[in-house]
Amino acid sequence: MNPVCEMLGIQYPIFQGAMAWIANHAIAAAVSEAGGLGIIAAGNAPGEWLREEIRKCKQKTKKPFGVNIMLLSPFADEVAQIVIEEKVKIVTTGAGNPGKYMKAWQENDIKVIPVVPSVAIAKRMEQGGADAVIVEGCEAGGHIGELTTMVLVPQVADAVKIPVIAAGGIGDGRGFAAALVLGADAIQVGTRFLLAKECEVHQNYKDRVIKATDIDAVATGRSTGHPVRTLRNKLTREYNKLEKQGVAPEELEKIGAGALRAAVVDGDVVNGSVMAGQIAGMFTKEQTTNEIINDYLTELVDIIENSKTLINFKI
Ligand code: TUI
Repeated sequence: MNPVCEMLGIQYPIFQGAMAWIANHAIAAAVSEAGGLGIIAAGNAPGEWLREEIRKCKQKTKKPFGVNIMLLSPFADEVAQIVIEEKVKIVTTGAGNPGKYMKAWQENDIKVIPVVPSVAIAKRMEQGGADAVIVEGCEAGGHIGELTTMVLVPQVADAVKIPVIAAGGIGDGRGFAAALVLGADAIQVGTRFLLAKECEVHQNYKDRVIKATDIDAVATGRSTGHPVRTLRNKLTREYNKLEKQGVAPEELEKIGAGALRAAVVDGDVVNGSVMAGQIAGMFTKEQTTNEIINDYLTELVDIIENSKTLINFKI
């Protein structure tokens, strides 16, 4: 039995990535209903917003779902408490070390699954009591680390005993199969779920993702120490110009503030922050969540059943 499915009580080892401002109860419930793990992204939202989303998700599905806590949020302490009060059973974390919340979560039987960008941080999380780790390569959208999924997944899989969930650049059954071969037990998918019919991101955002080519998802802000991957637009061009001119990191970070909301809620894909991963170029259409999950599964099975044909040379 798959260790991630067994630990979490889900049917398929597919997580829906926590996308700030985007991943609300609607997409999370749809993914959980389809047999994966839906995840509500607390992002930078206040606690009461999260409480409502958790309650709405429970009305839509009886299956397990998770909440992601973005540790740079000013509301991180508050939302860390609300997941306990609302009896959420699975928490993922991003953009930091969840150490100070671990004890309280464990006492409340919450499975804790941090996102990690390196082997050292993965080991630290395992020692700190994490139940699994999400290993996210820099192909992913949003706030990213340095290493790719290809190099990070096998190194973390060798370094820890807890289950590994691979994330970043996994857009279809080929990516799913590759992640399993690299040593992952499950995958997390963000960008493709932007195009789920149940995903409530602005239509302009979906259209921009559909239009994206392979080279459109660029990382800005490497000089600030907090690189973020978004689709090329006026915002990324202006940001790069200012970065080259040597504008101070604090000034640069201000430009990003509010830009994600502008893209997600108002549909401003010109001046807003259209976070998406490098696999965005592969997607051509919206689909239902069920169709997306079925595609991953049927493609995976097809690849594994025909895997002998991969060796078409003499050894
Ligand atoms: O968190 C993400 N991706 C995100 S968060 C986000 S919203 C945002 N808002 C304001 C500022 C920045 C972003 C959009 N996309 N992915 C998970 C992730 N976690 N990537 C990298 C990390 C990470 C980095 C350092 C995890 C842990 C860490 O250090 C832990 C330690 O021990 O210091």
